[in-house]
Amino acid sequence: MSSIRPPSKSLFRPDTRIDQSVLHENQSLLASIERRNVLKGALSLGALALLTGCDVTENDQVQVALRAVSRWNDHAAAALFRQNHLAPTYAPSQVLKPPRFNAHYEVEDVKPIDGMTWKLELFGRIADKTPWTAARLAALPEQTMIIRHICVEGWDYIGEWSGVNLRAFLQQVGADTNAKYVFFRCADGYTESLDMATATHPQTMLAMKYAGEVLPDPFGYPLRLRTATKLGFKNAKWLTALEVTNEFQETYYSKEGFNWFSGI
Ligand SMILES: Nc1nc2c(c(=O)[nH]1)N[C@H]1C(S)=C(S)[C@@H](COP(=O)(O)O)O[C@H]1N2
Ligand SMILES: [Mo]
Repeated sequence: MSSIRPPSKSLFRPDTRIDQSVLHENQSLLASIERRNVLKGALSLGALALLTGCDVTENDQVQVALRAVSRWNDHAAAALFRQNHLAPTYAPSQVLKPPRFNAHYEVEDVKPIDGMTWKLELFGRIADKTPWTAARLAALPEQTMIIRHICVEGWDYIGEWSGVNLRAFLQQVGADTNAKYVFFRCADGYTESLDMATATHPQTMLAMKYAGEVLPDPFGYPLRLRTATKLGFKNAKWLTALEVTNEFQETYYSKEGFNWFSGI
């Protein structure tokens, strides 16, 4: 079963929910996936189950989850799959208040951003690169989603995020949505990027609110990325710049050896 063990670099919790006999029955599928090295440095099955909403204790659900994993290396099929596949959403009563903080430093070291002077700068393959103020962003149509946040450290919570749908924003500024990546820079020096299929997925947004309130400072005020189809670290907080590009650039976590895609 070495093929389904989480990468040694990460701190995944043990996959207690997976029945080993079920995995045994899927040995050939696992083997074919392993041959193509898809699981190397990828999600644990536990994290995958949470992102897809599949109960991997069921044999057919293991098949669904494994097939989803096997698609990761097949760029065209993966893009199609993700565009049509929605991550699970939850009820307002399940929303954790306040949300759970994480960063690569303690919450006391968060440096709050002045929302009056802050701007989101735009770079790369975008027709209108006029920087955006928080007030202008807040005036755009708002989307809300109640989704699960899954950190590679092995914890998760359900949160309610509102903000501007990223696809709608990219269209508004005349971004080249045939480009490969959307790259983000943050006020704390953090970086992240998304493949264009994820950036234009209906459950990917530039979030400005949590549980109906303006984002508190530790959670990315005034603007953060929030996507339902990726692990926690892909959700960059305190955004300062967005670039549409065809060049792959390493990100804060990918430089640490974590799988860059880390999602469904
Ligand atoms: N700018 C920035 N964004 C970041 C991080 C960070 O250190 N800096 N940490 C990431 C990680 S590992 C997680 S799990 C989530 C935590 O988001 P939350 O505090 O809203 O739960 O933010 C992600 N985005
Ligand atoms: Mo995380």
